[in-house]
Amino acid sequence: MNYQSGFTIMELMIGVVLAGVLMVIAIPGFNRLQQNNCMTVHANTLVTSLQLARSIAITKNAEVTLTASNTDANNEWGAGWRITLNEDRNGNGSLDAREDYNGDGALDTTATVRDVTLTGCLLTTIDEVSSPAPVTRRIFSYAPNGFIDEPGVFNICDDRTGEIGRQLTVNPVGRPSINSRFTCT
Ligand SMILES: [Ca+2]
Ligand SMILES: [Ca+2]
Ligand SMILES: [Ca+2]
Repeated sequence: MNYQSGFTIMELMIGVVLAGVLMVIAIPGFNRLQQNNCMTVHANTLVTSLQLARSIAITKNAEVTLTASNTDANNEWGAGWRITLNEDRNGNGSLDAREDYNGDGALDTTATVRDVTLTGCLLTTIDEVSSPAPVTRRIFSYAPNGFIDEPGVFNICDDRTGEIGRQLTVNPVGRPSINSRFTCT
């Protein structure tokens, strides 16, 4: 008896075609998943930073500021931001006891608390839209009591439209909240 094992050419070709069809179906779904994940990560990172800034302002009794890296009016916050602390807590222009947050012996009005860089999600934008758009707002400052200098709204979207975005609102007492079914346009 002469048994032939393995696959015939025809079987292999059918297999290749089927694999191709599955890829075409699966890739758009995977891309959507990745884009959704990017938006969630970006929104959560911003919330975490705002909460951190507020918490440090209160515990250190100092002014803490977030400054966006981008200058683009429609995507100021999409690449990241820096969180800084004003060491001059009593506002007298000189370094006093317990004011040297970064321990360099000098008075820094913008001592770095944390640098946040957002990478790998090129389609996601974070647009601050508190005033009539398009507006550029790159600074959020927390007073020592944890209140924000001015309430704000961030729209987090990508290249898709509809109820797929996030809207992050910072209320006057500095607390951020997220609407996870924001309609991106
Ligand atoms: Ca001082
Ligand atoms: Ca210092
Ligand atoms: Ca803006």
